[in-house]
Amino acid sequence: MLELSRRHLLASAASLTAWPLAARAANAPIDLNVVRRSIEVNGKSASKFAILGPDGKPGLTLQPGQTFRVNLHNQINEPTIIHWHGQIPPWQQDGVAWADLPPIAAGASRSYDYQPIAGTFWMHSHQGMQEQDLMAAPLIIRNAADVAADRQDIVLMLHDFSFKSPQELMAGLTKAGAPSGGMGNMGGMSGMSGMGNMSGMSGMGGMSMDLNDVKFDAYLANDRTLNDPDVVPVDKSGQIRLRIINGASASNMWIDLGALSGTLVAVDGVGVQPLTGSTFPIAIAQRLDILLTLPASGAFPILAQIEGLADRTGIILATAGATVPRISARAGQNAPPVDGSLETRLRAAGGLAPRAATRQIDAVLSGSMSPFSWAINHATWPGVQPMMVSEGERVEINFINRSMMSHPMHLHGHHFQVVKWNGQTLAGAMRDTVLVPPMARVTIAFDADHKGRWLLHCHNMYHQMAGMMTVLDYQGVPVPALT
Ligand SMILES: [Cu+2]
Repeated sequence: MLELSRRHLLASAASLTAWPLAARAANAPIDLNVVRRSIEVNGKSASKFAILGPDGKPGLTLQPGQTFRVNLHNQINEPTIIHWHGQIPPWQQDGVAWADLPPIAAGASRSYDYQPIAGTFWMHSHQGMQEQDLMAAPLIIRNAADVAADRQDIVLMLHDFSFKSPQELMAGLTKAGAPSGGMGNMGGMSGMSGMGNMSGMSGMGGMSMDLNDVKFDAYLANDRTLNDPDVVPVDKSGQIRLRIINGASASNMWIDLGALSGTLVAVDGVGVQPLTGSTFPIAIAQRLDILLTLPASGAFPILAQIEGLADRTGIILATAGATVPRISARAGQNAPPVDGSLETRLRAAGGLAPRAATRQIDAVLSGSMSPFSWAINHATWPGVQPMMVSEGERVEINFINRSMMSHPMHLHGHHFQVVKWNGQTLAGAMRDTVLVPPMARVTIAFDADHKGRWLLHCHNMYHQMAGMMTVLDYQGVPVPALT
C-alpha cells in the first residue's frame, strides 16, 4: 500500500476503501502560496491577491482522510495570516495574529497540521483588509460519500470587487457624509439603486434600513463577471453538488438557480434537513451546498444577485454543444434584503443534544453609517471585555441588533446552532456564521468544547475594521493581552 502512487490509487478509485489507508500512508505536506497576481475584470487589469493550491489554482481540496498538513508560504511583500473559516484547529492554528503570535512575515512560511472537518469551507486573510483584495479561496474537504456519489462537484466562489484599494473604500465610509465610493444604498428597495438612495424600507420607527455600505465596481463568480463568465462543462442529465461560498467582504446575496430546482443539503459545511427551492439567500461568509439534477442538455446559469441592487454575477453550467446565453450583469429589478426567510425554515440534520444552557451571554450589536462606527456590547476592538466560558458548558449567545443594518456574525472555533429567531424557538441550522437582521434578536447555542481563544466578529469587513469584533476566552487558558 505504501508503495502505491496516488495516480495508481485514483486509477483504482473503485476501491473506495483504499482512501483512508492512502491518507495514512501518504499525506505529505501540501504547499499553499499567498501571491500577488494581476486579474482582468471587465477588460481592465487590477493587481490583487490569491491563495493558490498545489495545482496553481485558487483554493484547496482535500480528499477523505487527508490531514490538513499545510505549509503556507507568504510570497507577498507584507505580513499576512490565513484563517481556515469554519474549521476547528487548535486555536493557535486558527489563522489569527495575536500579540505573541505575529502574522507571517513577507517571504516566510508557517506549518499547519490538524484534522479537518468535511464540507464546504473557505480560507481568507485575517490581516488588515487583504480579504477585500481577493485573499480568499475555497477550502473543500471531501468525505467518503462525496467520493462514492456519482456526482460532479462544482464550486461557486463569490466576491465583491473594486479597482480601488480597500483603504480608499474604508476612507470613503469613515469620512462623514463622504459620497466617494462609500455611502451606497440606503434602503435599496425603491427601484433606484446606487448612491444616496434614502427611500424605501422605512416603517421601522421611520428609520431606513441600510443595505450596501460600499459601491463596488463588479461582483465576481470564480474570479469572473457575467461579461465573461466561468462556463462549467457538465454532463447531460448530470448530478451535481454545487458548493457556493460567499467570499464577499460586504455583500449579502441571493442565489438564483433559474429554471432549475435544487436541494439544499448543507449550510456552512454542516448538514441540514433537505430543502428544495430555486432561490436561496447567502450572507457574507456563509456557504450553501445544493444538489442539482440537470433535466437534459442545455445551458444553466447559476446567478447571485446582490441584496438591494440589480447587480449580479454567476457561472453557467453547459452540456457539450449547448448554446451559452449572454446574461446581463444587471437584473431587471433590485433584489430584496437578505432576511430570515431561509434561516427560520432550516433544521439541523443533527443538531446539538437537548440541554439547557448553562451560560447566557448577550451581544448587543450597535452602530451607524454616519459616523461609521460599529460595536459589540458598546465596545470596539481591541478595547473589549472578553466573553468568558468554561469548558463543558452549553453556551447561548443572544445577538441583539440595535442597528439598522444586518450583521453576519461569525464565531471562530465552534459550530453553533441557531435556536431562537425573534422569539421563535428553532432547532435551526448548525453554522459558523449567522446573519442578524436589522433590529432582530437571534440566539445561537454551542457546546464549549474547544478550549482556547476565539474571535467573534461581524464578517462585514468594514464593520469588523471599525471595531465590531470581540473574543471568546475559556477559563484557565493562558492567552496574550489584547493590545
Ligand atoms: Cu456588521
